[in-house]
Amino acid sequence: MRPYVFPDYDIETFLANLGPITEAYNAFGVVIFPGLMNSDANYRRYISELENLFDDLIARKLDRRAQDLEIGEKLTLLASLQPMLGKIITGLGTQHNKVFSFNKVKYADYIEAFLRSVWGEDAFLATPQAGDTLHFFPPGESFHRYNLPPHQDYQYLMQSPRQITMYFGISKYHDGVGGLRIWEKSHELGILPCHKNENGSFEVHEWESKLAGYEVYDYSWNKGDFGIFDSLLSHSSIPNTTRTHSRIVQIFRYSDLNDDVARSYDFGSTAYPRSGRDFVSEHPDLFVPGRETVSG
Ligand SMILES: O=C(O)CCC(=O)C(=O)O
Ligand SMILES: [Fe+2]
Repeated sequence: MRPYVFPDYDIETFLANLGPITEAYNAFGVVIFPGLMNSDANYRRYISELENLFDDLIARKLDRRAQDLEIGEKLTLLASLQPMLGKIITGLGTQHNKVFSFNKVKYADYIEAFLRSVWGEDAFLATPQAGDTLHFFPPGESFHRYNLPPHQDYQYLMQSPRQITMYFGISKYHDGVGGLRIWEKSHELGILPCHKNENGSFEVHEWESKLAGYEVYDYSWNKGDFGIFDSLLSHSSIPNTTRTHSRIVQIFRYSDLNDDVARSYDFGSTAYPRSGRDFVSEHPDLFVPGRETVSG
């Protein structure tokens, strides 16, 4: 077990040990708390709301029952029948997370206590526009393009390089389901040059040599696992190689705006196109065209 992995923690022990946790975080760029989230009622509510979303979608659009399945298995079923439907759920957890229960986790007092322990009481806490991601990794090679090469999160998000990623396991662990490969202590390299790979994903340029001196650690997430890492820590996806199991994770990012690089571009965030809904097309019967839409 690595010195930055803290097993058997709950919110109370997390708060009681913020000093040593912050020390480990600063030294390694990462801290991990297996199962901690199972002690957070808002996290548990989020899981159960996601489960209900899956059940409802599977019943409504596919006329199948999925109530008795574990949440990862619900995704496996959905992805095998109609993969595009998954976007309805990931859309609710991504850019930004729209679910009340998980925003209570995102802005919980113990999360803020950690951020201020790392950045100091005067930190100007913010959250980048594309900072929330609900990631689905179902089985099947067609999903492998969603796996990320060795990267730093900052390049994807901007707003401030003083930035922290929080990573939450949502589905149950199975051998081969994949996870995260991290390069311990690599945050000390600062913002690294990068290029875009064949999938358009940012990749640390010449990472084989850049990261050669850093120890690699692979972590597979289980339901309730909580990880925190520096946005500049290099990490990559470990693909799901199972044929029947899925991996689901929720990610949040936070910035400290009190940073000269962030000031240099006025704290702007990266924005990615998302599909939206328009009142006029969804409710044509309730929209009375005004003068500006009347054609001559
Ligand atoms: O969970 C993964 O496979 C990697 C996700 C990740 O690093 C990211 O979204 O920035
Ligand atoms: Fe990442």
